[in-house]
Amino acid sequence: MNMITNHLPTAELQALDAAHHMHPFTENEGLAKKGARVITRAKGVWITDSEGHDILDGMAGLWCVAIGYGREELAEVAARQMRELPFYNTFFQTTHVPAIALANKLAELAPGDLNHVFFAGGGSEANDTNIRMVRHYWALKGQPERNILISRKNAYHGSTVGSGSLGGMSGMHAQGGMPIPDIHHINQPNWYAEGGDMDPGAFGLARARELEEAIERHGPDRVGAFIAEPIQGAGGVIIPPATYWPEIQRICDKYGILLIADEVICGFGRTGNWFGSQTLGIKPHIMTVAKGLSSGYAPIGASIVCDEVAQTIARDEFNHGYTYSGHPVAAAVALENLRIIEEEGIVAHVRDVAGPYLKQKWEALAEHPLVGEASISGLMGSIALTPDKASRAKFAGEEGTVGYICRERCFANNLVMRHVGDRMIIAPPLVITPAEIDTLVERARKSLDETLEKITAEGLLTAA
Ligand code: PXG
Repeated sequence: MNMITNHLPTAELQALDAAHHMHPFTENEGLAKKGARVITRAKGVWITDSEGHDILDGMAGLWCVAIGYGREELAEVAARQMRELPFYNTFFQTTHVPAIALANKLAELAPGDLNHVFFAGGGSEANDTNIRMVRHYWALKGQPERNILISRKNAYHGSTVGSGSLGGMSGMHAQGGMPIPDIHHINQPNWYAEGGDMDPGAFGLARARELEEAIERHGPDRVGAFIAEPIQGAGGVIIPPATYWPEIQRICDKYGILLIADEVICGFGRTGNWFGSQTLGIKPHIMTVAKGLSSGYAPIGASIVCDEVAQTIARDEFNHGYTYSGHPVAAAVALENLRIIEEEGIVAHVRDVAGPYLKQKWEALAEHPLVGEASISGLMGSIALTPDKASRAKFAGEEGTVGYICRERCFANNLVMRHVGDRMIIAPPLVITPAEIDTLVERARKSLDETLEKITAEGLLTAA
């Protein structure tokens, strides 16, 4: 019997955690001294910690809990599926109903001719699939040298060796021998941080044209695909200038390279459409999905692939797959999650109710003395902290210091709002109500006030 329960004192749970649990993306030595926050249960948009605090989850777990916590239907579906068929593989010429049904549902929901689904355990695995699928596709087309994938700096595509290489996180590339060969990165369309004196439209075009320059530099006969998040998530919720995506699309079309939209965060309603590609007017050949696909209730991801690529791949044995590709319990949970999103009109709720309401409140935060920019699409938003609004200046101290202080103030005010450097980001559950949005924004504003007070007192309010 498992003797470690919710009822143990927090300090004891923290000590046991520190003794044996290696946390991802964490300096574990520091965390062991501080003690991890223990989350014990959750309902709707609220999580509860072992000290009994009710915390508004402004990050939907890790961008994933679209339909909110505590939906009995998903628990029931999972239990039923576990009783009926807890596992069977989809290798060796076999299949099962949950995988069939979910693949069909995704083909129906996905735009254009994205009609074919390759399942994975999450977004990282799906992007690893994409690397291999793109390269194998071009090999089957008689162009095996077209194995270069172009991505962007400060992109996040996962943490396996392949997907971490696709991503453009310099901190990740500094460890473990990444990126793998033939993956190249162009600059991101982050006007606020990198646009200088250019106007956003011109900057968006210039950053998109870096793709064309990269293709010309490496050779159009060498480049197989470009991958990007419609809106960068983990990079800080960077909404590109309106000129950016049309130009990227033009360049991909011109050179006939495959366009992969990483919809792991933007997918399933986050931006007010089913997919971020629809919000931003992108026509991808492959979409990566995960997170909101199951609202995080079960680990599952997928590559949703267009007819031409899937039909080409189908000509040969694709020597790739995961034990849990199309896992029946995860697939059944995802299907039920999609049923709820559809039947409860959650995408329309984001587009017509929660999104516009939050946008108005969120953008008003730009008036705060510490905020240089407040931007939002659907229910993913960010604010840039600055010591000088007019010049969009960075802080003199180490990047992320002020963001971290702000995040700690948010925690103290029972709000989960993340920081990426000195950008604060939110992506609450999609079912958030206007009243809960009021609470979220009130707590964010209070945390900003307290941050300003603290950094003023500590002499950190100086520009670089
Ligand atoms: N693509 C995108 C766009 C993501 O955001 C992945 C792929 C990888 O998915 P998996 O399921 O393998 O984690 C992600 C994941 C953060 C954070 O700090 C973001 C993610 C994961 C962990 C932390 O914002 N996104």
